[in-house]
Formats: sequence, structure tokens, C-alpha cells
Amino acid sequence: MQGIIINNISNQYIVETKKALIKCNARGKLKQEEIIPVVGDKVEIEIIDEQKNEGAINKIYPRTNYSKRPKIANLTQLLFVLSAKDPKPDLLMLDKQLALADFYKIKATIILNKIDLAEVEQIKEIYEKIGYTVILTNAKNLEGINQVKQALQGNISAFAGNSGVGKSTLLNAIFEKEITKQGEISSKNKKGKNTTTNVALYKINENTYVADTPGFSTFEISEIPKEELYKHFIEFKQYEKDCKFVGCTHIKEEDCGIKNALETGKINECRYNNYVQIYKQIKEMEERKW
Ligand SMILES: Nc1nc2c(ncn2[C@@H]2O[C@H](COP(=O)(O)OP(=O)(O)OP(=O)(O)O)[C@@H](O)[C@H]2O)c(=O)[nH]1
Ligand SMILES: [Mg+2]
Ligand SMILES: [Zn+2]
Repeated sequence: MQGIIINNISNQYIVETKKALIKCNARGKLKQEEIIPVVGDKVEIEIIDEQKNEGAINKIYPRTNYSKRPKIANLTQLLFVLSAKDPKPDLLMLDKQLALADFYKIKATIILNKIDLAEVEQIKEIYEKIGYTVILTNAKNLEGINQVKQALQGNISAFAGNSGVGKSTLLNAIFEKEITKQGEISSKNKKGKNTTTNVALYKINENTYVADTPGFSTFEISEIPKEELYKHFIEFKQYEKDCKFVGCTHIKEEDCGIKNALETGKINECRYNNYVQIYKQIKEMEERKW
């Protein structure tokens, strides 16, 4: 029987099949092959106790992608959530995540939440111009939620973003009920409290699932070689052909197609500055490995 892992607490997995939710353990064979099942895995299971809905995972099907932290497989879409205020939009973090999503070939959609608290038109414009879908929401009064639902359709999606931006609140708005705990923003530092601690998939309909995760906070940005970073700033790519030097880093070189595009306003300055900052971070991480 086939199914998808929708929840995992230590060694126990909840597998959703066409018929039921089955509590499963992983077979010893999987451990020998050093594959540890994670949420999102498509698996083959064997029923052990039909009455109790208990079974065992026999096989994990090949993954289209895999994220280490949080552990989740086969995502087709990442929804990057920023809040207009409390916490304020972190565009450096967003640009890092957008580059990573492109690197892993996962569709990226941007949600600007808490639009009741501050203006976000400028951010919306920057990213829509590049080609990203940007959805404005107020998760508390359900504004924009239908657009989020449309974006979810047919995907296995996860919300990502800093603590306190409203990921769990959005999820509850989508399901129109309380399914995950929402954190209180402490008034002292206006940061969230990392309320969500484990990964789980929630089903919306056939082929449509959404994950609540503890926040993709630790980034493996160093997985992208610095020489390739510009390719994952999706609007930069097209100008590289005008660079004079082979292997141009687009930072200090003269006659750089990307810097020219910056000067003529075709590339946004904030995006470019974030590119330079992320490039330097990857470089530092690469050097530390030696
Ligand atoms: N004003 C306003 N507050 C919101 C909105 N959406 C969420 N909040 C509040 O922001 C706080 C944090 O929301 P959560 O949904 O817990 O944030 P989270 O992103 O899940 O945080 P972590 O689980 O810590 O990663 C809560 O107090 C929410 O009620 C919104 O659109 N407007
Ligand atoms: Mg949460
Ligand atoms: Zn260049």
C-alpha cells in the first residue's frame, strides 16, 4: 500500500493512505540503507494490525528534494512569509531563501502578512517586477486568504519565514480553525518565540498539502557555490552575457553587465546589495572549510 508521511514524532510515523491514517515504524532494512524517513516522503507500507491501523514502512520512493532543517521531502512550493511590521521585513533573508528555492528548483511565492500594520506596496512592486507572485494578507481578518488557497492548489507547500511573521496564523486562516499553536509576540523584543516545534503536513484536498514547520532558520546557503549565486537571482541571469570578464563576480569588475543593469535601474539596488552580502557570506563559509 502506498502513502505519504504526514507526521513524525521520534520513531513513529503517521502515513496517510487512500483509506486511512496508519501509525508506522520504519523497517530495520531502511536503517541499514541509512535512509531515515521524513515528513513528505512517499512510502510503501505494510499493514500489521488492521484494527489498530498499525503498519510498517517498507520503502521510500525517490525524493524530488530534501531539506535537512527542518526535515521535509518532496516540497513543490515554498511560501515565504514576511510581516509588514513586528517583526519588520527582512529582505536579506528573503533574497537568500529565494535563491535557495531556485537552486533546489522549488517554486517560490511571497506572502506579505500583517498589512494592517504597515505599508508594503514598495516591496510588492520590487518582487512582482522580477516575476514572483506576491500575495498581501491580513491573516487575522482573512484578507487575501483566498489568493493563498489558490497558490496552494496542487502543491505540497511549506511556509517559511522568521518567527512571529504569522505562518501558523495563516495556516489556521486557511483551515478556518485552530490547527497549530500561535505564539504571542513578546512586547519587549517584538520577535516571535518559535512556537512551532515539529514538522507536519496538513491535507487540503487530493494532491494539496501544506506544512507547518518550525521556520527555516538555519540556512545552508553555502550549498550554492558563490560563482553560481547570480544565476539564482533570477533577474540577474539575463545581463551576464554583457560581462567582459569570464568568471565575473559582478562585484568589483569593470564592464559588468549586472552592474550596468544596476546603474540603469533595471536591477533593484536592494536586491544587488543583498547579492553582494550573500556572496561574501558564502565566500567566508567556503574559506572556513579549509
Ligand atoms: N496585526 C496582525 N497580527 C497578526 C497577523 N497575522 C498574525 N498575527 C499575530 O502575530 C503573532 C505571531 O503569529 P504566529 O502565527 O504565531 O507566527 P509564526 O510565524 O507561526 O511564528 P513561529 O511559530 O514562532 O515561527 C500572533 O500574535 C498573531 O496573532 C496579521 O495579519 N495582523
Ligand atoms: Mg508557528
Ligand atoms: Zn559581471
